Parts: sequence; structure tokens; C-alpha cells
Amino acid sequence: MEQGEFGGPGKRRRRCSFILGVLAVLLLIVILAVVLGLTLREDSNDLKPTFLNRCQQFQVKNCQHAWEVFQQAYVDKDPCNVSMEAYDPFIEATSFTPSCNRMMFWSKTKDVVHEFTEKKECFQTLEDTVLGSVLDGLTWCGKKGSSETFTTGCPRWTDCINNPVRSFWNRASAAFANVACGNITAMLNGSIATPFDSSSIFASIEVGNLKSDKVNNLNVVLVTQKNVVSNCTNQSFENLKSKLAEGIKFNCKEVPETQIQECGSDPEKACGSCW
Ligand code: N1C
Repeated sequence: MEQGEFGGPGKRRRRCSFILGVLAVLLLIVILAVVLGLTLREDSNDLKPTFLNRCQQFQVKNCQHAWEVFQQAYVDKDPCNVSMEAYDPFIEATSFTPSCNRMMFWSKTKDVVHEFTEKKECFQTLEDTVLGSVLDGLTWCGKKGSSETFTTGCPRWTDCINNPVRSFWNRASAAFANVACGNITAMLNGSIATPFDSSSIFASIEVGNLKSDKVNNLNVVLVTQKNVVSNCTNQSFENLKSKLAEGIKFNCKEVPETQIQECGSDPEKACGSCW
């Protein structure tokens, strides 16, 4: 009885401190998770470290300078009023030497083309150059009256035409096409009704910027799947030919996606023999 009187509150106190201990540990875990979550989120949302990291993979003399020139295009501006020309200084700062006969364009085939160029270094897309690589897959914008770069709350691709991301790809694609030389390749999508779609960047910017004194041939690789929707006789290619500068020859070949994938992984196959 006496023991019970002493043992009761003692046990209760121990139970109490045990519960308090568990609660404290739980609280610590929650705090840690929140802090970690915020740090990680900040990292993936922060454009600058991604830009600089990617830039440093290339032989660029001054990535910090490239970042500053890039920012000037959109910082402190209405995010629906950033022109292509705003990126001119950035394009100049990251100028690259074209790899004649190896340049690869694409439209609506982003995954298949990059899977291929990653495995076989026969071709070079814009994203394989410093200019395209530093911003591939990213979103950014500025705001009037602010010196910051934002990665959320930016206008979407279709919200307004002159948004910072869209204007960037337009300008970078024009630069890529302007310096294109030799025989160039374009991977287009044979599983859609209009492989050469006039609203795409390839159709509206790149084709018109190819120079006949530098480019000999445009070889279209029309990537097909089991269910072929378009072939090389597709009407949209008439539109393509009419947009090409005189003197640039046009070729088209239908190639199954599986053939491209298999060839990409086959070390024995030479660059020119995939299609
Ligand atoms: O509009 P698209 O294709 O025809 O643009 C592709 C064309 C390629 O030849 C590239 O040289 O334009 C260039 N280009 C990019 O390099 C690029 N990287 C990432 C255009 N757009 C690029 N992106 C993003 O893909 C961009 O944000 C935009 O939304 C898409 C365009 O892809 P699409 O319609 O398949």
C-alpha cells in the first residue's frame, strides 16, 4: 500500500518523462525534415547554382560573367515583355564553334534525340552546347521593380508570347541555326499528323535561319513507331521545302524509333550507319 503510494506517482512521472522524451524526438525529426525540405527545395528552385554548375562542365572562361549577362535579359522586367533580342549579349558571351556535318535539330522528339546523342557522340543538339545546356528544362523570370530571379509564378509557355523562357529558346535556336554548316540532320516525329508544324521553333525560327552558303543538305529523320501516322510524303514537308533557302537540298528518311535506340546502344555501329 505504502509502496503503491510512493510507486504510483513515480511511475507516472517516469511515464510522463518518457512521453515528453518521445515528443521531443518527434519534434526534432519534424524540424529536421522541414529544414532539410526547405534547403533541398531552395536548391532545386535556385537557377544560379544549376546554371553555374552546368556552365562549368564546358570550357567557358567566365561562367559568372555569362550568368550576369544572362540575367540582364529579364531581371527587373515585366515577364510578359522580354524580347528575343534581350538575349543578344548572352548569346555573344557564350558563342560556340559549330560542328559542321554533326548538327542535330529536332521537333517533338526531344527524348529520343537526346537519348541517342548521349550514347553516341556523332551529333550535337543545341542542348549539347553550353548555350542550350545551362537552361535546358528550367523556368525563370524577373519582375518589374525587383533585382531577383524567380523560378515559380512565371508565365507559362502559352500565357504570353514574349515570356523569358520562350524568347530565350527562340533566340538560342536562331543562333544555332545561323551558324549551322555542312549536312545537317533534323529528327521529326512520324507519330503526329504534322511533323513540320509551323508553330514549332524548328519551323518558325530554325529553318528560316539556315544559310545556303553554309548548309548543303537538310536530312530529315522521320522517327516512326508501330503506328505510323506520317511518312516522308507528308504535306507539311512541302511547306518545309518552301521555307528552305534556295540551294539547300532536302532529304527525308523514315526510321523506326527502335532502330535508333538499338543503334545508339551498339558500340560497333559507326556514326553514319544508324539510318
Ligand atoms: O518547338 P520545337 O520543338 O520545334 O523546338 C525544337 C528546336 C530544336 O531543333 C532545338 O534546336 O528548337 C531548339 N530548342 C531547344 O534546343 C530546346 N531545348 C529545350 C527548342 N526548344 C527547346 N526546349 C524546350 O522544348 C522549350 O522549352 C520548348 O518548350 C520545347 C520545344 O519543343 P518542341 O515543341 O518539341
